[in-house]
Amino acid sequence: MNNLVIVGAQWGDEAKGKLIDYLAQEARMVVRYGGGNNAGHSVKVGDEEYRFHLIPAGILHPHLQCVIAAGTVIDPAILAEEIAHLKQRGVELHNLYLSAAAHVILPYHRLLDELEESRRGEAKIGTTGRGIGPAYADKAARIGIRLCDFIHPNRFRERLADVLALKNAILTSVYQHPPLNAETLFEEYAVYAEQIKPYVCDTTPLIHAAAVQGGVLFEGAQGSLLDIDLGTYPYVTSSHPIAGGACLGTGVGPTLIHGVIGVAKAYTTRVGAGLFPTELHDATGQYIREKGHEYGTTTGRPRRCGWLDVPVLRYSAQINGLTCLALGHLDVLSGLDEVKICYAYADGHGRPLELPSVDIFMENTVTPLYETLPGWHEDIAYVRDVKDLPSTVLRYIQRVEELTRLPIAMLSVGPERSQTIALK
Ligand code: 2SA
Ligand code: MG
Repeated sequence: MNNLVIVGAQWGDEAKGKLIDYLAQEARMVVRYGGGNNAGHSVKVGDEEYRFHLIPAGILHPHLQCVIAAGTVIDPAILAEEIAHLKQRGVELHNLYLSAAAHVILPYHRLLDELEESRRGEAKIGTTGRGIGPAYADKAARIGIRLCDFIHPNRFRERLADVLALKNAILTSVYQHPPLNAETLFEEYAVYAEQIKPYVCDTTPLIHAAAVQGGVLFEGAQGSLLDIDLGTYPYVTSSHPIAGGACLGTGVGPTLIHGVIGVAKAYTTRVGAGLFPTELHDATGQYIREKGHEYGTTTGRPRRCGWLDVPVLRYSAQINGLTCLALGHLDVLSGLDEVKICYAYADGHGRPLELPSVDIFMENTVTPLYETLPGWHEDIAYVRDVKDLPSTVLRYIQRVEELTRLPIAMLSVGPERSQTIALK
């Protein structure tokens, strides 16, 4: 099997976890390469539902190695909880590996995330409040604490004292917030350090050895349009959800990656603030939100919903080098008389634009141009073969392929492992 990157082609929550779980049956290893517990994956296997924020969804397959690589940020409290929860439910964890080079999220990161959002007021980003931005900022400023420091009590205590002196100065003078106590924090977190220590190792040689043999799935978190460099800045996350992030975050070179699958919903959602040209503020938007259970898996926030945005998918195809699309949530659109696809944006002068640009991300001045297609009323959640899909659904899929100029390799008609239809 090839080494594949699975990326979110939109703004996140495209059900990458479900696709990973489906592909994992044939794979050797699943690697999370970026982000932290701002992500949320739910996987349904029969009647059992599992929710993960950090641990790769592949953990449900005992034959797989599951790696949380160097490009991620790890909240030890959340990770310890996920480990305990999975153990309780009888899931084996002997094949879980955490990169010693990954950075840890500590309480001051969460606190600063919240304080910074309040300071922004109206202009807030709508972060998940999990401390992601501040943890990546510390990494870039070279004052972060990595797992290799964290699991050694003396090193952790020393690093913490140093960093907390700086953080407390900021907390008290900039935000008028009382300082945090280094010793209390150390005592609490040393317990988590003990719990996660058995899983910490140098993951680079491990991933490399697997990639040379093939069958590695690089699991993206969030979506391409949330990339810190190429997304809708500043309304982005602080990592690299795009395919290139798989190389940066794991130490695997691009020549070892054989394909990139972009996961997209048959419509568009976004959680948090920022550009969203096809957003629906009407009953149809509400219909999609309710039918698709479009509420954040991490924060429970209602997701903004809208029609499929093809310029976004074309952009995603470019910045990720997508080889194909996996199109999901098609069942959610059942019950609408007509469905729309945004095939281009109109600029201020009415000229059509095939692709978004930095200016569009900044100014948010475009109007979506729509093509209207007949909808479908059939419940397609039970369909397992493409031949059994109504012609209206097939037409929709064909239009998406034509407009994005990408082949659709997989369809999804529901959250369960079995509700996946392979096409090519
Ligand atoms: P952050 O917390 O610093 O990463 O937030 C910055 C922006 O990135 C967005 N973001 C997400 N967007 C969609 N899904 C995400 N995961 C959760 C989910 C979100 C939730 O699976 O539903 O539960 O609310 C995710 N994580 C980060 C975020 O909304 C900001 O726009
Ligand atoms: Mg999610």
